[in-house]
Amino acid sequence: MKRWTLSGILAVLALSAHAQLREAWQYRFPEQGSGQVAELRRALKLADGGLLLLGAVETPLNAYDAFAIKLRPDGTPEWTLVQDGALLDDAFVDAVEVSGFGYQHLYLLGQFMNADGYLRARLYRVDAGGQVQQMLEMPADAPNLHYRAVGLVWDEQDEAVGVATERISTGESEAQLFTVYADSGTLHPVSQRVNQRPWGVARFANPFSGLVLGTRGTFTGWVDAHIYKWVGAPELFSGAVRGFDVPVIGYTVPGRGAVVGIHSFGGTTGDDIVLLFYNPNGSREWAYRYTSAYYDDYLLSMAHDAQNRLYALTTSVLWANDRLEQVSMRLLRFSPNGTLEQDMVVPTGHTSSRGLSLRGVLGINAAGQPIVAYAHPPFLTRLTRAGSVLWGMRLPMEPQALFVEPQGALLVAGSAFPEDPHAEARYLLVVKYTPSADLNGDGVVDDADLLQVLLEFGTEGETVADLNGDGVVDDADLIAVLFQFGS
Ligand SMILES: [Ca+2]
Ligand SMILES: [Ca+2]
Ligand SMILES: [Ca+2]
Ligand SMILES: [Ca+2]
Repeated sequence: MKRWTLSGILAVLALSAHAQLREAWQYRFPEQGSGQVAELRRALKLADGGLLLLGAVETPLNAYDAFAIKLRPDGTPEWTLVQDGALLDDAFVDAVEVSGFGYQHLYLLGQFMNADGYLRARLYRVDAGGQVQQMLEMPADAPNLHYRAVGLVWDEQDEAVGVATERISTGESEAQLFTVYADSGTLHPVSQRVNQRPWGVARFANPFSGLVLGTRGTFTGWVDAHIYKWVGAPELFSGAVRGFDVPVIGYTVPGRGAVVGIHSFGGTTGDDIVLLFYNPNGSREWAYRYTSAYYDDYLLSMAHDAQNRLYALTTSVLWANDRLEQVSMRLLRFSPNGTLEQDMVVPTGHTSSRGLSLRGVLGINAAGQPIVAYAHPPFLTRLTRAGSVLWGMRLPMEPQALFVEPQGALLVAGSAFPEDPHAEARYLLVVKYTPSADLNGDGVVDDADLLQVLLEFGTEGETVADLNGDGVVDDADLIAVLFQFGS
């Protein structure tokens, strides 16, 4: 038995007093019995409350094909789009939904391998029913050329979608950006950055546009993180934070700006996390270098609360590769102006788990409580603001995306594995959970649960009786108990 399996079981025993959630619906892709593997690359909430799932699915004839699935808020599929390149490496990787005067567009970015084995980036524009309206392939202007699809931004000023790709020619990487105008649908190359490897984009919510994140090799052999603004492409940040620096995550705080997380290696503090916060003008508002003493620190996921405080879920490794290696998960909270206000260990039960790579995603509910979904073992937990466990439950998938919905509901998407490893391939699973009013976990919603809500009614303490997670035990929680009474 792997060590993490054992400690995982202990973690489950320690944390799961009882599940405070019930399953509202679940969606799986591909269907049971198909035996095909699906990989989720990205999950996005759309303006109508639906969920867009992007990734790659194995097919009998075409190896991996790119898929995009639109789920309605009730979990039923509204449309599915599957597109083939010619060979292996096809996947949808990003999407952006935009509207302007007289139009509403959904753009999908994918990468497709052609018959000669070269990667190509394609931009699809699809209508509300998932029908392809236009497909543009980034032009190949040289032999032996690969385009890796990286990300999309929406340039509101020019009403154009920006496509970031990595152009790889004879082993050299460069960032190649294209613009596609919404009215004409024409494609223009706008910017090439030699010796730069793009890793992702960070989008601004309002006004739109965003940042391109990348790396550049230096004469000293180090790698520098590199950030520039989409519109006009002015460079905002370049240079070593310290040593080997890779921008890993771009995160949008609507109405405020975007955060770039950089994985920064070097010095006596091991791997560190550097956070840079930009407002939509491209001005940097704050920066923070985080290290937990002599640990190696890695950024996993970010979220924000109603007060625009930023939260970062991280993992820390002490004595990496040593037999005494210790891995833990931490949660950081920053004030709107970038002061580190809180640094706590997430109680996963893992304190000494050699070789364990903790992965997780983070959400913050209306009460400001962290919701953490992590992969080993697959687990979902709701914490108090100070970091103790309100409830925890086993997940049926390794979570890759988490959305905190109104009324205490949660949406989790990720990869699921069959119990019997030979039975079937891993598949994509999305589950919507709603709060369960069985507060004491005896399997039925009864007098005892009702009594607890009544006794705590009106209180603002952090308690399981606050079912919808808005920070107060109120009418909505009472109605939930009455509604579920007897079930
Ligand atoms: Ca294919
Ligand atoms: Ca460190
Ligand atoms: Ca009960
Ligand atoms: Ca409540």
